[in-house]
Amino acid sequence: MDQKTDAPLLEPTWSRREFIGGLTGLGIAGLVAIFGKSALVTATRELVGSPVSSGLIHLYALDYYYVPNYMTWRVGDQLEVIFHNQSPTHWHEWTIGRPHANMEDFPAFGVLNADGWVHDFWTGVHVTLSDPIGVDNFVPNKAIVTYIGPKASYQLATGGDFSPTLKPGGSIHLSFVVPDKPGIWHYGCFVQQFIHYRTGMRGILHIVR
Ligand SMILES: [Cu+2]
Repeated sequence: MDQKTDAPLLEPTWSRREFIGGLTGLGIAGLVAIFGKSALVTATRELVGSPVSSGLIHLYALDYYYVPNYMTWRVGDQLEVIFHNQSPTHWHEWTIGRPHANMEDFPAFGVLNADGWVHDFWTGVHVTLSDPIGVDNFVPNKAIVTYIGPKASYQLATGGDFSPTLKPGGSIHLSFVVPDKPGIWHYGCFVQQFIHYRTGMRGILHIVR
């Protein structure tokens, strides 16, 4: 009799697939427990590669999203952003802020976005605007703005965050040095009582040193 076949078989109580799945799950859960979800996301982005934007950036507004909806900028870099409204029918704006959009409890309507960002990214930032095409209005808020060309074409307005609002097909050129405001910022379009923002017209801006 063969001693080998006689030996009791050690049947695993789980399949190999389950075992691998279990290990993987445990691994991710463990990483999240150790580093926290945001750190893991950051690490993943670094692994995948998160290119830092430089030079000329085109930001497109569509119904109702931005392309791109994620950007990384480096403090001190000179950037040229051309913001385009690609929608054939809707007005869109571009605001940047954090940590979140202001919320307020409206009787009968519940908690809704009430008024822009808690902090406007552009506060104290020097920005040069040029090539305004189809600008519906521009709110400088607390940015230090230089206008190239006739000021009338920028349709200056007051109230709310720094925000160029473009008519369908409009565009505007923003030139600035990325300020020393590292971390995660959010961008969004609050047109039509925040419906655009709530529908998905938002993005994340990661500023690194
Ligand atoms: Cu919009």
